[in-house]
Amino acid sequence: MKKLLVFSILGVVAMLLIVACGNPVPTPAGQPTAPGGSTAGLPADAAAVATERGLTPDDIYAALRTFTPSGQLDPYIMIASGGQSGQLLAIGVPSMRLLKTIAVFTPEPWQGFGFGGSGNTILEGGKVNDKDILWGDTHHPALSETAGEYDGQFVFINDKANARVAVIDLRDFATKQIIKNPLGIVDHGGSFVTPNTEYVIEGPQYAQPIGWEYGDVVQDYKTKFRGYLTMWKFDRATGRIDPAQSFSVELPPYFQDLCDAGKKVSEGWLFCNSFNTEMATGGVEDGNPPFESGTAKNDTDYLHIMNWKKAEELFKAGKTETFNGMKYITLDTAAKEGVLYFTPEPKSPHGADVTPGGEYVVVGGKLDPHVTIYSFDKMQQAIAALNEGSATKDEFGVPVLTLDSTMEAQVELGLGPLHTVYDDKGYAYTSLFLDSAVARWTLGGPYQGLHPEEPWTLVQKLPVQYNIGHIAAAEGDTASPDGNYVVALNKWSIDRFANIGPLLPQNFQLVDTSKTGDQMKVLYDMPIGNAEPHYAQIIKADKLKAWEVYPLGTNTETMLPDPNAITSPDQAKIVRNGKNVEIWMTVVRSHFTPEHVRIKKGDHVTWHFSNIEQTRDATHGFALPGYNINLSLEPGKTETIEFDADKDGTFAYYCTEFCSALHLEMLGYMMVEP
Ligand code: K7E
Ligand code: CUA
Repeated sequence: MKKLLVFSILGVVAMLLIVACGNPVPTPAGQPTAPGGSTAGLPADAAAVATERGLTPDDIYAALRTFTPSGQLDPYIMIASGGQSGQLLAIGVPSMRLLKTIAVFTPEPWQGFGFGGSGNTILEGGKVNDKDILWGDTHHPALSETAGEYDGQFVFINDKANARVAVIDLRDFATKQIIKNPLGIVDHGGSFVTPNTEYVIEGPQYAQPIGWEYGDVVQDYKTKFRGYLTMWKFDRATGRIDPAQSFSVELPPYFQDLCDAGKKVSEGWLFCNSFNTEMATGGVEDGNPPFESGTAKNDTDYLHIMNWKKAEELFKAGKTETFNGMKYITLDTAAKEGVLYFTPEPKSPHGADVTPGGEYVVVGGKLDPHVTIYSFDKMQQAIAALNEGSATKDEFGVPVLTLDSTMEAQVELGLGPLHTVYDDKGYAYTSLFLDSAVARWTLGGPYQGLHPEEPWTLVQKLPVQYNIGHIAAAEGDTASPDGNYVVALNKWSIDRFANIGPLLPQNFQLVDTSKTGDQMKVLYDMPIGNAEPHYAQIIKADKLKAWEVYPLGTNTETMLPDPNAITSPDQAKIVRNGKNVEIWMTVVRSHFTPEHVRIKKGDHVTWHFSNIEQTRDATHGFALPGYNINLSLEPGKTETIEFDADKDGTFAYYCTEFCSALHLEMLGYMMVEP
């Protein structure tokens, strides 16, 4: 522990230095070596380019590893969070080409999400206190899994800012559901899934009274403020979270941070790190320690060890309380019934990452140079020993297992270890925020023998640019990671890109991990110019079976046939019923039918659009000026909008996708009579 403390202090000093300078210390970038000699073996024209551009052999290798000729497809797709953009990003790996921004919590006009169609209904599911919330802070995407492997069907994402979770269907890469957690107003430790996606899990972060009701953070902290972890039941058949089958577990007001589900040997359990067991309540303006130091006083916080199968039993047995329709297991019940255990974790921890076989949980201490590796087997032995006799408990009655009884190893990596991912060679990769590096180190136990080195040792520290947060590995959260690439999700880019003003992009750096030993290399820099993504997952592209077009007449919210679909312009019509006007319109290259819509001010308009194309990429748009309406009508899609014609005038509606040579002619007039 003493050693730990010394390094903790070093860590704090380093962090303070960074805060004081307002700048991380850039690691020297690889200087191009003098051209010439290094181009031996290249065709003459390639050698000339390399010489002219001053490319090193490493640069040439990186180019060859990442360049993807036109028409060739990436073997991996990375689904990255979009941070405070509220969206997700789909990125090809290794080309690092951005393929799509997936609209999730934020209206997005290209996809017509939130501008009149079904996206509006989906966004409404995310209301908070009846208020529209039209952005999110997405942190941790979770691909659906079957038997611990990504199955390519769904991806889930949390919104830290409003404690919401969204479901994205990977048949069309579109959001289908947004659900608000009734217990918490802020989340963080989500989303992640159980190995068969029985549950999508949303963990909390900043403690608050249940249902974010009024409370005083100083006076009521220990009595009213709590954390809640929610097990959202996922129904694969409907592709929706079922709130009625979902439940939560009440947690102490420690700041639970990031979680991971056990798998294989540890299936049925989950693990969350935490960082405010001090229960600091801030108030720097009143002379109290600010949160940043108040939460970092203790040498250790608590790794939360949770038996979710046991919690599920208690939920099914009705041993729950209810708040705002959400059933939850009280902290007292969780502590007494063997749902929740703690074990110490050093110091200001971040992340809890389960190894591919589920044997170990790795926790990085932000202010400690080590990662701590816990053994699930040892946890179970310690729990069994507890049941026989005296147990140390925290002040909420939760049993605390000693660090000695649960720890397998500690590996010293450097400053600011945060998150850890795995490969197929028995290596773990940990992001070092303060060092701006990716640390490759060896796992022991069943992973010994997959690599040539000693177990639990640092193999290489690769500088990245700069201040890496999360790290993602190819198939990295599965029971069988791939190991070709990891991506460093860097918070700062500083000097990597052209100066485009004080707000800089983040830098995703592709790292080659295909060779053993100290052979990791940075291959590619990808600027993320729209927000701060936190986590990403990388799936093999051939696992994704996205539709090329929608079957004719598909309602894309339900993914079922739409009762208002029509299949030919002959069926297009306008029907008036009192003040209600209903329009059935077809959309095809290069005309809308009808092209004239005559209505009266004060009418209520219901307008159905059917794109009757089945040609791939034959997407049309529908822009209605002055009414904040814009749709994306992909082939086969049927979409409905409703609005009150409260402004009279003449409105030219038109197609926003350049769909054909006569695209500009694809228009019509809505005439609203005063
Ligand atoms: Cu997973 Cu940024 Cu939410 Cu670490 S967090 S970096
Ligand atoms: Cu349809 Cu342009």
